[in-house]
Amino acid sequence: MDPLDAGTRYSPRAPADSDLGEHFLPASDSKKLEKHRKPTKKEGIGIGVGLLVMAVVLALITGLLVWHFHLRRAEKIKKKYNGSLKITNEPYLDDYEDPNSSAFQELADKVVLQLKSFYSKNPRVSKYYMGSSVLAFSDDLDENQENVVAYYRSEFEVSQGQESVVDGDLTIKEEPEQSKSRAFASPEENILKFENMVSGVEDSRLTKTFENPQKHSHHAQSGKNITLESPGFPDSPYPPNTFIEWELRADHGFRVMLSFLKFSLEEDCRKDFIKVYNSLAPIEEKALAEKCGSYYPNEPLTFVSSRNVMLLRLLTDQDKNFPGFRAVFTQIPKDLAACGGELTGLNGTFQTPNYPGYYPASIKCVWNIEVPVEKYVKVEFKTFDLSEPGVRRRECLKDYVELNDQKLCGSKLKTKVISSNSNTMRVSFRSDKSYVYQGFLAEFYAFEPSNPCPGTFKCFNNKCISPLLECDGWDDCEDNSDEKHCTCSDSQITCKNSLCKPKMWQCDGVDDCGDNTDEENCGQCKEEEFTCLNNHCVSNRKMCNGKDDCGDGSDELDCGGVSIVPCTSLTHRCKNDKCINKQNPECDGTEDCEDGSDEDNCACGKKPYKSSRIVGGTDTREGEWPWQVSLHVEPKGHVCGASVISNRWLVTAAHCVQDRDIRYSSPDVWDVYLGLHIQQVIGTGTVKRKLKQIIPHPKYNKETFDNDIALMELESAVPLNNNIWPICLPTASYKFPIGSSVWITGWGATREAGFLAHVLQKAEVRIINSTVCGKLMSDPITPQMLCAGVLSGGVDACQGDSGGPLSYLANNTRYYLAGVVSWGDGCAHRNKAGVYTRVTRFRRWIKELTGV
Ligand code: 4AZ
Repeated sequence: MDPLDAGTRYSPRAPADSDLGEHFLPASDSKKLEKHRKPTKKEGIGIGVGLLVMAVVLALITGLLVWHFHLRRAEKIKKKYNGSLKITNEPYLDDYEDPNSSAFQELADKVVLQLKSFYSKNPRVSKYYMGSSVLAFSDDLDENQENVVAYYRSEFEVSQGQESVVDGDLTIKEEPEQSKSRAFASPEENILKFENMVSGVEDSRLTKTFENPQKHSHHAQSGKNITLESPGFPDSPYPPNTFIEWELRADHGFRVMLSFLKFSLEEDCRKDFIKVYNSLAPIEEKALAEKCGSYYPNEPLTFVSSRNVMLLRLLTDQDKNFPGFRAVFTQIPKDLAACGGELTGLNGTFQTPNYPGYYPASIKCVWNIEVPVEKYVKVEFKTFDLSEPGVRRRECLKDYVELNDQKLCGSKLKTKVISSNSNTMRVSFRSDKSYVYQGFLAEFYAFEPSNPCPGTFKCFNNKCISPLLECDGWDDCEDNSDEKHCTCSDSQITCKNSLCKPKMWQCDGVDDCGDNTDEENCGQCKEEEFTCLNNHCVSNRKMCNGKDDCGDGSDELDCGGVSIVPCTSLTHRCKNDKCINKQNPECDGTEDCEDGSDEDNCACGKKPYKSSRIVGGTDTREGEWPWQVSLHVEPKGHVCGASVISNRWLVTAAHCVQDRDIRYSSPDVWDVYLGLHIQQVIGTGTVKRKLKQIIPHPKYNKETFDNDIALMELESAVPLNNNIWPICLPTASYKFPIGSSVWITGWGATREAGFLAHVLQKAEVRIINSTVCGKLMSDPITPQMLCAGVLSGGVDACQGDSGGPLSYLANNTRYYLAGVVSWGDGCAHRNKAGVYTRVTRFRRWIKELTGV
C-alpha cells in the first residue's frame, strides 16, 4: 500500500491543555485601567521617549516589509537545461570518450568558457546563469568532415515569475536541415565554431536530489551483445529512489541498437520509468521513448539510434519496486536501418525499418511499387502503430505514412486497404526527431481492375472477403459494404438503414442496426413510463424519488451522484452494510461507500503486460491471462480449466469434479498447472501444485447443470507474479451489460469433437440476454446461468474449456470473473450461445468458504 494511503500523514499535534495556561497573557496591570488625567513633566518625557520608540519600531517594520517583499521577489528557482552542439573546427580524438583524459578536460573547459560568453550576450538570461558542465563528447561525420558533438548542462537560478522568459530563450529546437550552417561564434583562431545548438529543460521529475546517482558508459562492439540490467535484476526488485544513466556509443558509421529482453516496471510512468534518448544529453526533443509497466517477455522492444550514440535513463520513486529490466545493446551498420526501394512482382511485403522493433527517428523511406501493366496495386496494412501522443489523427504532423496523397498515422486505421488506379503506387514513410513506435507491416498485391476479388466478395474499400460473409449481419469489410443492399431473409430484421441483422438480436439491449431499429418498441411500457429491469412499468415521475417503485430498485439507479438507498439486489452493499445506488462501484478509482470499502482489495484482475504490438488471431501470449489454470488428470492430461482467485484458491465448474471413469471428486487425482502457456511446455513462469480439497456447490444439479461451480484449495500457496495473478470476483450486485464484450480462454477443442489446443486460446464474445438465450438453447437457462457468444457462429468455448474463466474487462483496467465455462449445444453453432455459471450468484458462498 502507498504510505500516503496508509494514513501516515504528518499532522501537527494540538498543544496539550496543561500547556495552554503558560501561553495566556498575564492579567492587565490595574494601573493601566485608571482614568485619563493631565500628564506630569516626567510623564511628558516618558511620552516623548515612547513616541520615539514607536517611530523606530514603525521604521523597522517598514524596512522589514520592504526587505521581505524584495526577498520574495528575489526568491530563486534552480533550473537545468541540457543541450548539444556541434564543434566544426576541432578534429575528434578518441580520448574525448574518457571524461578523465586531459584532452576531454581541455576541450570541456573551452566549451564551458564559450557557453558562458554565449549566455552573457543575452541580458534576459545572463543574470541568472550559474555555470555549465560538459556531459560527454561524441564524433559526427558531416560531408566528410569529422566534427565533435558536445553534450552539456547549464544551470540557472531564475527569479520567480521569470521562468517562462528563460524557458523561451533556452529551449532551442534543432534547425531544419537546409539552414544548419549558422555559426555561434566568429571563426577566430582558438575560438570554437559552434553549430546546430539544441537545448531543453531538464525533466521536472529530476528536480529532487538522488542519494546515489549513477552513470555508466559503454562502447559497443560489432557482433557482441553488452547486457544492461536494472540493479538487482532478476533476483530482487530495483531499489527506491534510483537514478541511473547509461551512455551507449557505437563506432563511427554505426548505430546503437538497444533491445529490452525483460521489462517489468511500475505501471505509472510518473513514478518509475525508463527513457531512451537519441543523444548523450537528455533533451526532450531527442527522446525516443518513455516506458513503464510490463512488456511481454521476448517482445521486440528494440530501439535504434540515428547516429552512434544513445542515452538510457532509469528513474524510480520511493515506493513500489518492481523486477526491472534486462536489455542488450550492440551496434549495427548505419544502412542496416535503411528502408524503401523498388517493389515489383504480383505481391510482396514491406515494413518500417527495424520492424518489429521500433523504427529510428528522423527517417524517410519511399517504396515504389510497380506491378505488371494493366493490373492495379492494392496495399493492405497488417499491423500499424505510429501513435504519437497528442497528435490528432487527421493532422498527422509528426510520423506518418503517405500513399495516394493520403496521410495515415496513429494506431487505429479506418481503412487498412488502399488501392491505386494504375499499376504503380508510391508509399512514403517519415518519422520526426522524437518518439518512435513499432511502425507497420504491409502487403501489396496486383489485381485485375475488372475483377479485383476473383471468387470472393469485393468490399468498397477493395478488401476481398469470403462470399459467405456477405449479408450475415457482421461488418466483415470494416466499411459495412458487405452488409449494404442486402435482401433480408426471414430470420433477419430489416433495419431502417436497410442493414439486415439476425432476429435473435432484437431487443437484446444492443444497438446492432446502428440506428437502434432492433431495440425499438421492446418494452411494453408506455411512453411516459420507465421500464424497470424486471420489466415492470412505473411512471417516469417516480424515477429517482428515493423509493423503490419497480420492486427491484432499478428506478433508483443512475440518478446522478451516489447516495445511500435501501438495499436491493441491484445496489452495492458496502462493508458497513449500507447500500449505494451506483452500478459496479468496486475498484473504479472513486471511493463511493462511506467507509471506502468499494475500493478495498483491488489488486486483482490486472493484466501484467502491455503490448507494443497490435494483437490479432486467437493464440494468446505468455502471461496474457495470468488467472487461467490448466487442470490435469493422469493419464489424460488437460481435462478442465479453472481461475485463480487468490494464492490458495481456484474456481472451476462442478461438472469437472464429478466422478465418472476417474474419481474426479478426489483432490489427489488432479495436477494443477498455474502460469502455463503451452501444454506440455513447462515454462519458467509455470507452477505445478496438488490439491488440498475440492468443494463442489452443494446444489449442483447434474441434470440441468444448475449451480455448476466448485472451489479448489491448493496444497500450498503459490507466489503471485506476472504469470500467476488472481481475477477479481464480482459482488452479488455487479452488472455485466447485455451486449458487452467478454473473453473466453482455454486449451479446449478448437472445433467440435476436435483436438485440444496446444497454445492457450482466446476469443471475444458478447453477453446475450437470458430470455433470448432461453429461446435459442435446448435446455432451460436458470438465473444461475449467463449466456455469451457470437450468434453468427464460429466463436465459442468447447470441450476442455469447462471450468475456465469468462473474463470481463471493467473500465478498461481490470478483469472480473463474469462466468465459469459450463455447457452448450455443441460448439460454435450459428444461433447458439455458450452457457456459463453466473458468478455473481455465488459471491457470498465463495467468501464464506475461502475468505476471498
Ligand atoms: C464442454 O464439453 C463444453 N459451447 C464446454 C462449453 C461448451 C460446450 C461444451 C460451449 O466442456
